Amino acid sequence: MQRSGVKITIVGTGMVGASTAFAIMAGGLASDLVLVDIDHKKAEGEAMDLGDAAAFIKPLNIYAGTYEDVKDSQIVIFTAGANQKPGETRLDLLHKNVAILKDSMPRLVKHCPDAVYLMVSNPVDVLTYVALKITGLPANRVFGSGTVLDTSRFKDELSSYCGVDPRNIHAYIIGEHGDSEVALWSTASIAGMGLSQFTPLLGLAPVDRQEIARRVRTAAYEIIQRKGATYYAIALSIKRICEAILRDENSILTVSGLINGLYGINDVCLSLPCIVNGNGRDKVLTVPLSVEEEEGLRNSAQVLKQAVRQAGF
Ligand code: 6V0
Repeated sequence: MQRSGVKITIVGTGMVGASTAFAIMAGGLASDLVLVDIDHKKAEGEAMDLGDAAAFIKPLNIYAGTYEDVKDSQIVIFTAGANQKPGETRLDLLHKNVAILKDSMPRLVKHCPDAVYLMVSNPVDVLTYVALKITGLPANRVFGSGTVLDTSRFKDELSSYCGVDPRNIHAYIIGEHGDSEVALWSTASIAGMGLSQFTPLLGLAPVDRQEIARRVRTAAYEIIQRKGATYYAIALSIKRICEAILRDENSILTVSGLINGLYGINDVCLSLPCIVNGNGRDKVLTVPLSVEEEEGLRNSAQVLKQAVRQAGF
């Protein structure tokens, strides 16, 4: 569905930003797409390359802009900054990307105070928290892509094992988008059945939970080792979140945002299943967790709180 008058800005037009622009463009989600990068020539090149697809897409005004051009955007997607190098964790990026955020966010909010800010740069949970603190904007309008991508990876792994369309699998990864993330096995379901009920139906051995969780957790490392970066699946994750916002879909997505008073966790950003709609991250769902899962989530919160402190917040 073409939504006329939808303006989206992408800050940072590296691999993730450019792939996201492509996904949004191909999906016909926006009428105006602004690309902002400290390397303005790079943003210009991407806008020109994407713009050449004009004859094959819904009408789209795409251009390289400055912070002033962010004005009136419904969504600002933040993908600026350093990415992981082989062997680096997401938390290793902390100081570089916090510095970029501190510089960019006030300028963005000055020109566009009413947008939904979708944080993607890593470590995404920490940067989401820092963005909230810097801007003072409400938590429903500043949130991160969180474990939306990890949840897709989880569904992909379960889909391969069970031989079922990933869109028919309900299963979530919560907590940190990173090494302490938690796979929710206790509520994972296919066709209304828990996994231990479903797998025997197809004559399958029980799912190797540890191995699947490990593969999901290490997927980015494996890709980065081979091709240096990850960007296609995150781009489609971002597009999916934008769709839920722009179409007011009430979709359940594991975006990352401020948690206060749930599961005994306070003042930290992490992912839980949330209802995403025109208000942004509208409601956080307190899903039932096993004792182990709840412990894992609290551990994730601790890891992230420590990282936030390291960032000086
Ligand atoms: P990249 O290809 O190096 O692109 C980064 C871009 O940011 C470059 O074009 C820079 O010029 C630009 N940039 C740097 N500083 C500024 C600034 N102050 N203002 C505007 N632009 C700036 O990195 P890539 O695109 O691969 O990754 C971007 C970020 O996304 C990294 O932090 C990744 O770790 C993160 N990812 C997050 C994922 C998630 O699931 N949340 C997934 C993949 C990558």
